[in-house]
Amino acid sequence: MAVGGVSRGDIRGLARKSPGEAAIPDLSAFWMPFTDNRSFKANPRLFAAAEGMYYYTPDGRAVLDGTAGLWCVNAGHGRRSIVEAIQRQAEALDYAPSFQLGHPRAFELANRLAALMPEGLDRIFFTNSGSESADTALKMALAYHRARGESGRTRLIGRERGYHGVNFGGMSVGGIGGNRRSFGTQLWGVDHLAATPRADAPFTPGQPGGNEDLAEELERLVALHGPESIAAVIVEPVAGSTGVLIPPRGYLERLRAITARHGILLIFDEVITAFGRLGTATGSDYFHVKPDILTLAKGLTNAAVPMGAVAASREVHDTIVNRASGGIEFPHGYTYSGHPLAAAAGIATLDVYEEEGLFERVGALEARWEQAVHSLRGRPHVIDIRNLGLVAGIELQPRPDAPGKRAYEVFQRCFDDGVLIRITADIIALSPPLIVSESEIDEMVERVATALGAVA
Ligand code: PXG
Repeated sequence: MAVGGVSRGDIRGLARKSPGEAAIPDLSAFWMPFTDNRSFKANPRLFAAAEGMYYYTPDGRAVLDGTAGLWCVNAGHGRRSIVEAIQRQAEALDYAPSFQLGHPRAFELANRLAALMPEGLDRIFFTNSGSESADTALKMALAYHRARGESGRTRLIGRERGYHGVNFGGMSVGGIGGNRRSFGTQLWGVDHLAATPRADAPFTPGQPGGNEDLAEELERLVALHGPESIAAVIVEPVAGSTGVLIPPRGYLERLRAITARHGILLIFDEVITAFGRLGTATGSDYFHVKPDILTLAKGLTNAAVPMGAVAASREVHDTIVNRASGGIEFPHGYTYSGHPLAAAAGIATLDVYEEEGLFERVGALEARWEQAVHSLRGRPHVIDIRNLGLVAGIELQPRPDAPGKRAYEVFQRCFDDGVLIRITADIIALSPPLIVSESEIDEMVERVATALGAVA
């Protein structure tokens, strides 16, 4: 197969020629993120090239990408137009500050994003990652209430099994015990809603019904703390990294109604759900629920250059900006906010999504995807399967003495067999690039099935 004029053979050659191949470098200096460093370095898994749906290892072995990298390479790897946009931008303008200065590309991308976001969420703040987007969104919520004269609204509410990155704000509202335990007191004044999965209705395709009352927990927290103390609620429309938790029908609508009733801002963390993962530009569009603030990253640049963004409502933006007495209205931002290379990559990425109709493509593939992943029901160890858009979570029965081990072995077997999957505890997550073909979906699912049959 030729991808973008380059054949698989060429790509393998490219992988072999990469610096990784000549000699695998010493692995000890790079303290790797979210990695079991000791076992990785004893048994490293490296990629040296990528094109389309495939990664290539330094020895030229192809690995089908079942996870779009880390849920971020939505248009597939090595897209020429994105690569060239980055190259051209690097030649023209390598860097320009965004503090009291600017460059056209960042404004252009902000305009494009504003047009893509749900109506009215058209004020765009740039960051460099999902973690920074989450913390930026929380700070916006606090600044908004203060600007309105309600500076008592400082409490932030997240959700158990929520993931909002690793910075102090996102970690604090996040609901993953293992990510919090090592890091002291975190932010004060944070509460959590319960997570939404239904243990009593496994193997429900698409959005489950019947658990939307969980949103009423928010009323309980409002009654407990008083609405005048609560700034914002932050949730992922679909929780991704904790194992693909699909919101029950009606749940997000209720959260929206309760937050609106009490003057609380609703933040959707759409770092995973935006840019076509559900077949729409945002999860907000998919569920027809509009937040006040929406966070982005990952698919924004097809991951070719790191970038995040926060889309704020006019109300949030105008309250903070127009009510300021003068000078800098929102004392927040990053050296690389709106970085020229990221902005160029973002514009080129949005062009690819649009020209190739990739979001719509997910809508067309969704039924086939659902059927394929649910065919794993009945395979060894599988206790639940969840899906929506082009995402699936396949939950395995943990080994009583070693939680997480079984899924890790499936991951390793799949990798050896040429398919990249993602695991969280004993849950497999699949989220391929949106260019995936039907036969690649089948291949992915078949290899997972084989691996499931092979592990104890
Ligand atoms: N919010 C959400 C909803 C995310 O999924 C972040 C924030 C943080 O983004 P950054 O760019 O700071 O990493 C994320 C990131 C996984 C996995 O395996 C998921 C993420 C990152 C790494 C692994 O599911 N999501």
